[in-house]
Order: sequence, then structure tokens, then C-alpha cells
Amino acid sequence: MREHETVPYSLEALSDNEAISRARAIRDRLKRRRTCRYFTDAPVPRDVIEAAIEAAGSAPNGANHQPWHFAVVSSPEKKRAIREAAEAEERRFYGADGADPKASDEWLGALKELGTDEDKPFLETAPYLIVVFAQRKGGIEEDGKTQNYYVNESVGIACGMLIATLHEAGLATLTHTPSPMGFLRDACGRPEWEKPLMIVVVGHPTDDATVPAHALRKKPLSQIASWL
Ligand code: IYR
Repeated sequence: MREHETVPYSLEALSDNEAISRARAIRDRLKRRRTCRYFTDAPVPRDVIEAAIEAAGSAPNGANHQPWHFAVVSSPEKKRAIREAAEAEERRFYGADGADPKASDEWLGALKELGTDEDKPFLETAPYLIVVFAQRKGGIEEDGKTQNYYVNESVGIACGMLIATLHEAGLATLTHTPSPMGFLRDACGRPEWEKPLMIVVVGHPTDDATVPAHALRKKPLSQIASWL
């Protein structure tokens, strides 16, 4: 290895039995996460959002450039503006504007099981929208010039850690991806080298919230893993 500065690394050593029981415990908690589309306006402490973003900000990433930005939207005016722009895109996507849908028949067919449509009231109801941006450039100093690497992979992992932390904090989330999402850059005042990746809607589920039965159909371990 080339010469570089190092610091010690250590982990708490666990017995095999303890490792298995911890892995199963977090598996069981994470398996209860569902994508939620019905939110109340009940407030969420800002401290929870801050901690979840700090957890996300510790994700493995390309060259430690940490190519992400989390724009936390809670003002009613901003949420309304985002809802209006997102619904305008969704009306085109679903063909609810009277024109041919932008989505293919195959895509719309795949979404039938979820029951989604162009109405996105949760963008206004939920207390927080975390708009996640991927920084194509900037490096650790965020200079807007330095090349970043594995940007989508890095920010995708960070989003997973964000959602897992919010779930552990007892909150419901929805990863919302209006298409196209360029309007989010202007709405959040972000620079042109940042690409909006998704909106993570955060809040409490309504008492009568449901999820599509289709969401419970998970591939078994034997299908998603192979052992070589
Ligand atoms: N962005 C649209 C469509 C949509 C697409 C996929 I793939 C989903 O898993 C869910 C929705 C919408 O939010 O309705």
C-alpha cells in the first residue's frame, strides 16, 4: 500500500450466537418497514431527522467525497410548491392531463398492483420531505469542480441508511421519485451539478393507513442469494 496516514480500527467482538441473534433482531425490525402513502400532519422532532441524516452521512462512498446533500423541507409553502410541481409531472406520467401517458403500458401495468396515481397529498401533509441530491462534482470541500465517483451507488446506500434509521425511530417513510425531478433543484436552491435523486417523505402513518398486499410478496432467501 502507498504511504498514508492511518488511525486504529476496532469493533466490539461478539460470539457467534450473539452475532446471529443481533442480525436476526435487526432483520425482524427492518422487515416490518413498509412504504407508506398515508401520513398525518403530526410533528416529528427535528432531532430525529438530524440524527437520521448523520447516520446517512456515514455511508460508504466513493473516495470519501460524500457526494450527497439532504434538503429538509418543512415549510407549508415549500411543501405545497413541491406537491404542485410533482403532481404536474405525475399527471403527464399517468396521462391524467388528457395526453398520452409518458409511462409505457408495461410500466403502468406494473404499477396497477400498487394503486398509485397522480395525487400526492402526502407531499403537503407529512411534516418533513427530505429531498436527496447526488453531487456529481465537488469533492469533500464541495468546490463544485472536483470529480466525484460512484455517486449513485454512494447516495443510494446513504438513502438506505437514512430510511433504516427513520424506521428504527418509529417513523413511516415513502421514497417518492417524480419523473423528471429537475424542478427540485430550483425548489431547494441547489446548484446545477447536483442531481435530485428522490424525496424521502417522513412522518406518522394515519390510523387507517394501508399498504398494497403486493408489497408483502418478498422473494425468499433461496431466490435472492446464491452460495458459491
Ligand atoms: N413516480 C410515480 C410512479 C411510480 C413508479 C414506481 I417504479 C413506483 O414503485 C411507484 C410509483 C408515482 O409516484 O406515482
